[in-house]
Order: sequence, then C-alpha cells, then structure tokens
Amino acid sequence: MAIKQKLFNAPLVLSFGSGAGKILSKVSLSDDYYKLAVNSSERDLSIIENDVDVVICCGSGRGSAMEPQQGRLDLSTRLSVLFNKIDDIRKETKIKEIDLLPAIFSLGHGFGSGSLELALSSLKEKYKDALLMPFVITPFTWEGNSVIRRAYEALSKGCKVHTCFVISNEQVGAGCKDVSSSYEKINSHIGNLISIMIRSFSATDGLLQTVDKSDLSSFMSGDLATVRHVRIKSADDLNVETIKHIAGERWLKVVYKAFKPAPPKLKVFYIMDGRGAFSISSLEAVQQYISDKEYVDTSKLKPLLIQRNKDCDFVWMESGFNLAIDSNVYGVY
Ligand SMILES: Nc1nc2c(ncn2[C@@H]2O[C@H](COP(=O)(O)OP(=O)(O)OP(=O)(O)O)[C@@H](O)[C@H]2O)c(=O)[nH]1
Ligand SMILES: [Mg+2]
Repeated sequence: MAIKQKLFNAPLVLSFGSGAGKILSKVSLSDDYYKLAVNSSERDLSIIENDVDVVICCGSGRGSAMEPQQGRLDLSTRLSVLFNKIDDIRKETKIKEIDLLPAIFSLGHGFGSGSLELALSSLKEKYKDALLMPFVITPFTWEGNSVIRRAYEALSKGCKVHTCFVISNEQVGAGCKDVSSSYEKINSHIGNLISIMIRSFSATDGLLQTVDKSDLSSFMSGDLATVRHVRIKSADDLNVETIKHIAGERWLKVVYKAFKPAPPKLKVFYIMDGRGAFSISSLEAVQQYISDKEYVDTSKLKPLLIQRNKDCDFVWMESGFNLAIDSNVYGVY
C-alpha cells in the first residue's frame, strides 16, 4: 500500500527538563511518532520511561541542581547521542527531511533552562531544513523571584535563536486551587494541544487549504509566540463568540507596547481541523475578526484548513511579541 504524503514530516517530539518530560508523557500520538525525553535526572526519566519512546540521560544523572550553566554543560556532553537517535528515527521512518521539529522546555531550574539556547542553536544548525517549534513552560509566580529570573534569563537567550511559544503555568493553571491538580490539568492540556498541532501539521487527507514551510516560518517572528485552542463539535459551530473566547486570554503575559513607538504587528495563524461544512460565513467571521484588529499584520494570513471526520479543533497562534527583560517583567508576566 502506498504511504500517503504528509503535509509536513514531524516524526518526533523532544522534551528537555523534568516538567517538560511529564508534559511529553501526556502527548498522545500514533506509533508512527517518537517521543524523546532528554534530562539530567535519571530518576525523573525513569518515572516517564513507559510513556515515551527514548530517554537520554545527561551529566551525572542526578539533576542539574537548579543551575542553568550546569544544565547546559550536561546537555553538551550528550548532544551527539541525541543527534544519533534523531538520525536513527529518520532512517526507521524513511524520512529524508524532517519538516517540523517540536520541542518542549520547562524553564526555572537547571536542565530545561540551561538547555534552551544550546538545544535550539544546535538543532537549527544540524537540521537546517527543519522548522523548529519550541514550547517553553514558564513558572508559577509562587515559585519565587529566583525561579522566575532563571526562566526569563534562559528565555531571553533562547528567543534570540528562535521564536518561542510561551506557555505559562500561571496562565494555564489559573483557577486551580491546588498544585497537584493544576500540574495534572496543565500537563494534559499542553500535551493535548501539542498532539493536535502535530496531527494537523502531518495530515494526509482532507486538506482544503495547505501551508508551506515558508508560510509557517514567516509566521514565526519576534521573540515570542502564543498558542490557544478550542474544540468544537463541528466547524459549523465556529462563530465570533467562540473565536473571542480563545483569542481573548493569552497563555503569556509580556510587556507588549502595541503602538509605541511603531506598531510591531503581530502575525496570526490558525488551524481548523475537523468535521463541518466550513461555511463561507464562519470563515468570513474568522477573517473579519482578525482583520478588525489593528495590531495584527494581515498581509500574510493563510490558514490551514483540514476537513475530516472528527471533532473540530481550532488552534489560534500569534507571534511577534517582544520579551522585555527588566525589573517590571518579574512578577508581572
Ligand atoms: N506544567 C508543568 N510544569 C512543571 C512540572 N514540573 C515542573 N514544572 C515547571 O518547570 C520548572 C522547571 O522545573 P523542572 O522541569 O523540574 O526543572 P529541570 O529543568 O528538571 O531542572 P533541574 O532539576 O534543576 O535539573 C518549574 O519551575 C515549574 O514551573 C510539571 O509537571 N508540569
Ligand atoms: Mg529536574
């Protein structure tokens, strides 16, 4: 049987850090995909071992002691092992070129924070044709200033290498009363969202409107991006209210000076993947909603539309935010 052509080849998902590994364990994809968890804690890797495909233990195996510098060093000793694993997966899946490379980082302590810049720059260098999709998890404010500072310092270096999708624990977990339930909820939430994005980007059929790698790459601009998602029964149920609901509250809070001095306009990209009539009126409503926003650069708006028999996922992404590292950001983000 002929293998159907995928929109993008995205055969693997990576995680760096203990929190990121727990999120990766919640990513649910078919057996065609590989989940690779990279961390310096042997114990934390053993906890998720059965839910991922490959674990790579770096450094001493005892964690990076909340020291990003140590985390970076620990990763550097095992980068070649990571590349070998990725190349093995490429051979096994008979994929010549990886189009999309999603990676999750948990920021605030040692390994995830220390890995971000090094992992992004070396993956970018090694897999030149792949589009990176970094998801960075930022800490809760209750964790304190040193954790937040470490996360921001890591992010400030990482986002110079590549636009990062920020997912704030504080924002996603808003409304949860206790930490254990919020971690559970957040991990499932983010894991689910990443799975949906990968499944949409590697769709084989039902593609009504496709995007190219260059479309996606031109969407990613500035330091930071954000992503939100809503699931509806069918595309017919998509209306301005639903869009407002997901567009209203972002998963990141950054200092974003919309119109001063000049408007660094946000880029918007959306995916509609699922059943429904994809009516002209609902598509018009989305386009209109976006075009009405002065802070949005609509010149390159090209959605990914996939019509297939499943609940309809609407994924909304914005990029072009700047990360301002100053004292105001700490605690306000
Ligand atoms: N969403 C989510 N965030 C987590 C979880 N565990 C930790 N975090 C967040 O991730 C940040 C970094 O923590 P870890 O991932 O445990 O740190 P690490 O990168 O393993 O660092 P070291 O253990 O010092 O090497 C924390 O400050 C938390 O905000 C989790 O299960 N889910
Ligand atoms: Mg750890």
